[in-house]
Amino acid sequence: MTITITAFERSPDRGKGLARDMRVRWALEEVGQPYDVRLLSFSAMKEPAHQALHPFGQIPTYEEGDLVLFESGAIIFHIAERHAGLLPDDANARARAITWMFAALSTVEPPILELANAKLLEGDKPWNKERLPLVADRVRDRLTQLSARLGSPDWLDGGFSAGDLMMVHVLQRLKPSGILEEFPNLSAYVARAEARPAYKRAFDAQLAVFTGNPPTG
Ligand code: GTB
Repeated sequence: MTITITAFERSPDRGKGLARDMRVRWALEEVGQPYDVRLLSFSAMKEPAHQALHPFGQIPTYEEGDLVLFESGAIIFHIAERHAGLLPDDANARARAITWMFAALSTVEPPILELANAKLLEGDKPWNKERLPLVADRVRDRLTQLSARLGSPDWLDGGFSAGDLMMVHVLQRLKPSGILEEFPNLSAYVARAEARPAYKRAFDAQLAVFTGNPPTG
């Protein structure tokens, strides 16, 4: 059955892979599932046709036959449940990998988003100069804990999993801040993930939306 996802027609990051369709593309590449992409303008995302698929008028969505999903976490969990390659077979290891997906979305991503929003949406506020270091320190606190837990292994719990995919994509949002580089093992973790062939294919595909050069091969 054909899988169709939605993505920005014009992403504000101009193809740096930070928008959340990237995580879905990457998961589909990891499990070897082909997919189509429907590109949406900001206004089309708020039209009834898209809001019928996504109640909040956002990307990404995922369509597969009668099934329509939104929320990148739910989409990646669905892909990982139905195809081999992103969750271990052992039940306990699988539960731990899923725990890392939730940790990425519920515990690590919120302070990172708070920092991004503080820069993007509140930069002109007179109190921003005082608030920004506080928000950045909350990110550092989380990264200190994550860095301690990861230690020197390649991945968070055994082999690469959907938990790593989600965590890496969440951490990538920090790149413009320079904070990730303060944690060498986390920087290396992100670089290791970016070296995966599936990541590169997904990255090239989302970049092609901006360059107009479809990936070859
Ligand atoms: N919780 C949802 C999920 O995980 O799927 C959040 C989805 C979401 O935030 N979608 C964003 C969106 O549609 C795009 S990814 N925004 C438009 C709107 O809400 O009207 C967030 C994003 C956008 C741009 C960058 N960037 O350019 O760096 C990074 C991340």
